[in-house]
Amino acid sequence: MTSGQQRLVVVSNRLPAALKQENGEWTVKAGAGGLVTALAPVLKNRGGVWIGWSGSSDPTLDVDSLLSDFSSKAGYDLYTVPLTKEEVDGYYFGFSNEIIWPLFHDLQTRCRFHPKYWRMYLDVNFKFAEIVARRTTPDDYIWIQDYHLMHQAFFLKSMGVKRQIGFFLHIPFPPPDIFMKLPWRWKVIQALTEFDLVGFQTMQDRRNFLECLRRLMPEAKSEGRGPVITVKVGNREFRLGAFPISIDFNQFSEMAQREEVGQMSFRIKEALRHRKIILGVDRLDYTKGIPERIRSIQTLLRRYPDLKGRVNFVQIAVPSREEVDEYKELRTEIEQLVGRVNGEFSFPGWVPVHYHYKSFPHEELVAYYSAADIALVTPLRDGMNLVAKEYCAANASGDGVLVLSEFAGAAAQMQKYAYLVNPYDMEGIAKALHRAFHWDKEERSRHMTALRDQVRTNNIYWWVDSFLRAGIAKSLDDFPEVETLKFERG
Ligand code: GDG
Repeated sequence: MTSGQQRLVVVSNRLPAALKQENGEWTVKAGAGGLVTALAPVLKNRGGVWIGWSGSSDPTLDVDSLLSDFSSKAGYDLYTVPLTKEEVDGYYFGFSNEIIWPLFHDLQTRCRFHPKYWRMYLDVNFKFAEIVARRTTPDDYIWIQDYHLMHQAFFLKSMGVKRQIGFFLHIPFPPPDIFMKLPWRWKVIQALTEFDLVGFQTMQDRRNFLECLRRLMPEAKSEGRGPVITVKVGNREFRLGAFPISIDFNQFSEMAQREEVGQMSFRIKEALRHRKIILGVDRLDYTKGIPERIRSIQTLLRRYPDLKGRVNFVQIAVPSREEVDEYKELRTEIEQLVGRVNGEFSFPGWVPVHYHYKSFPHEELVAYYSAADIALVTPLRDGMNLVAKEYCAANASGDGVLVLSEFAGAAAQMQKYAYLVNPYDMEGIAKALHRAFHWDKEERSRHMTALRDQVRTNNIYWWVDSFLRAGIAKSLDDFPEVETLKFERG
């Protein structure tokens, strides 16, 4: 780290490294998500810290020494927050995933508002805050990630610890009629006002937050225009911003153009006899609208029999939260639906739906993106949805079609050139797919070129940059040694 620079401290539920047991030995693997890709070089060059849970609740495991090797290679420090199984059950599976996740995705009937989840969420947030306080100094900038940790600023302040602290919410923020159902609504809103900057994915999320804030704290006043505004509550002032997250465009685009990925993509097309490919890629989660999507493929084949034998729907569902009953039931529902649709339409030499329940290596995922003629991205609600952006970046042919849910955060940026659909409207999706199937190449290229330009310009580095500019009035350009962070500006 260059002396005098402000350190960046990222705090998230999970560390950017996953502990894995292979042949009885524990190993540490780097996380591959966009957030890690974007933040790792910044942390390395500015000198940084990442604080989070390691993913293991085994008290006999020496997590710190396992992480120290990873930490010295990565070039930034990792500090783990040890959590017991009971804490993980209450704070992560309970409060985060059975209350905030469904509620903030407008699926309130799936919420289980157990008071014990709330208590455990507070206890674990306090534990995180203690470690943040111990591992940081007043000169650091602390960046908290996501809904698991909404009480960080609140607890740090209650301990008398002064820090510059920003928060980014990766999921949607609901409108008041939904948010008000949360039994601890006032405490959550109040805790969020303790941050110096609160970032959302879209302007709509920011508007929703502001409306909830005004209902619960009528004295709140907002000032300013544009993506970042100032809010005053009593004698406290903080900022709210919209920062749509993105991907490393070049990484996806370059990978799609690699020879071996091109060959992989060709083999996928060949195996499907060069029929048109419609692709869905999601974590297996009830917010992603997978059953509704399979039903819309059924509607497509019923309404437009000319497409029988000419199209394949490929659904990649990445295992997620597998220990939770609701996710097990969803998996069964999806598998039954796939069976039903294939049973209804297959004929010798053609099976309409190809379903994969696994995580593909990155190159293979990009090969699927590149092979697909149409990406069908239809979450019932989504903070952003990176798959929509990754598909465009990896669409080497430049003439794919993006069919996108109007309830994905990504729709705010991509609506002009994507085909927007209502994920609950099976007939509407079938109609959109039929039209996309018959679109001429020139039209498809025009739309895809515009989408690619959008994602190239507003990429993940642009996202980090915008947040840091708002948070500490510094940009990535203030750190010229960050070579990997050269990016195009819109
Ligand atoms: C949350 C918010 C927001 C998928 N299949 C494979 C694979 N993936 C990767 C994709 C993509 C990621 O998973 C999924 O990202 P999404 O953004 O679509 O969704 P969430 O996981 O729900 O993420 C969301 C995001 O946070 C960021 O703020 O956009 O709204 O819900 O990156 O590539 N990766 C590999 N193999 C697969 O088979 N390697």
